[in-house]
Amino acid sequence: MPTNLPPHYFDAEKRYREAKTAPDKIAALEEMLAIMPKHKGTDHLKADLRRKIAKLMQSGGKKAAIQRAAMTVQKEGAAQVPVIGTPNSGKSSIVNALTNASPTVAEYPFATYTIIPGMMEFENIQIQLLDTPPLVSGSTLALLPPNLVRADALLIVIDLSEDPLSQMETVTTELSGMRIGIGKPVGQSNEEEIIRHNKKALIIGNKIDIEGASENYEVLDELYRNDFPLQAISVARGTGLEELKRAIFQLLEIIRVYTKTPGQKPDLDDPIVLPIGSALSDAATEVHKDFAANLKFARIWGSGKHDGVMAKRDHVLQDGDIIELHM
Ligand SMILES: Nc1nc2c(ncn2[C@@H]2O[C@H](COP(=O)(O)OP(=O)(O)OP(=O)(O)O)[C@@H](O)[C@H]2O)c(=O)[nH]1
Ligand SMILES: [Mg+2]
Repeated sequence: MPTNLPPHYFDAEKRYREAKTAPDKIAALEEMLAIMPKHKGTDHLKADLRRKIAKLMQSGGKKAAIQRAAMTVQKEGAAQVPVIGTPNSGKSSIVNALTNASPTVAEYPFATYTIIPGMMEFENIQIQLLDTPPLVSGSTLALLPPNLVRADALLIVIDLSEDPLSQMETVTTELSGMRIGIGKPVGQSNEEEIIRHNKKALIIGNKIDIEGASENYEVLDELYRNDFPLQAISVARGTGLEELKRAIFQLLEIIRVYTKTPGQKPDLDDPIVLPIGSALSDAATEVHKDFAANLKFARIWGSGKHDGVMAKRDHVLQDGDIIELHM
């Protein structure tokens, strides 16, 4: 072995060896790829895995290709945000309430067994939420890791009518089994070295309408507010949902920038979405590669600046800025 692979890798490898069908084999290989550490020593192994996947896809034919496509959900909109948590916490209810999708909501646990995407509108952008099967100690479904590893951020749903801390414990343990760390970037301690993917996360305390839920929310808030944004909601009552949408937008740390051509009005329905801290040159790259290379200056409107002020390529943009690019 060219590298010290995490134990989780060998679990996936075992699943691969034991898998009987092409889609199951592909799923296990995908998972192995996703949890593989990123450095030169793994290049060879990665290529090998990709080759195996390609071969299986050919042999398995159309059906395998379709099933594989269903494994990892294609990102749409400004960001992809899985909604995760323990059984019955209200993940499907949230996706139902915030997006155009209608996953099954049920009183019984494990109602959701696959990933269901839905688009959430926030002002003038669309954010993709993914309803997911529940996280359970030791038996989380294999289709979760590849989708969570690719996520832009995570929403963790806690059922406030149950003990919030044991739910958080399950969630963080299952995530670290996928080499995913949440909250503030981890340090250098031995245990944390195996974390390969750091994700921003928002904790949602759901079912705040139930008696005793406020006390549980206070406990959760006190323990986690230094590391995570939190939002209390009740899907049943419709409380906190607008605040939640804004909190999701803020979690993503993205800005919206609008372009205009000289003498014309900008299209405020069609923003360019960029990571917070992006410069004019980044926006230009999004518009067109040539623009980025030849950009001389731009004029900027909005975010407290004077109208049409001139700015250079390294100028840092703000949410809501309108830019006019000059080559
Ligand atoms: N009182 C109350 N019940 C809620 C609320 N949100 C969801 N529920 C109920 O909680 C139960 C579980 O909701 P789901 O949305 O199916 O939960 P889930 O997390 O998707 O569950 P799994 O898919 O099984 O993991 C259902 O009976 C919902 O009606 C809420 O805000 N208040
Ligand atoms: Mg569900």
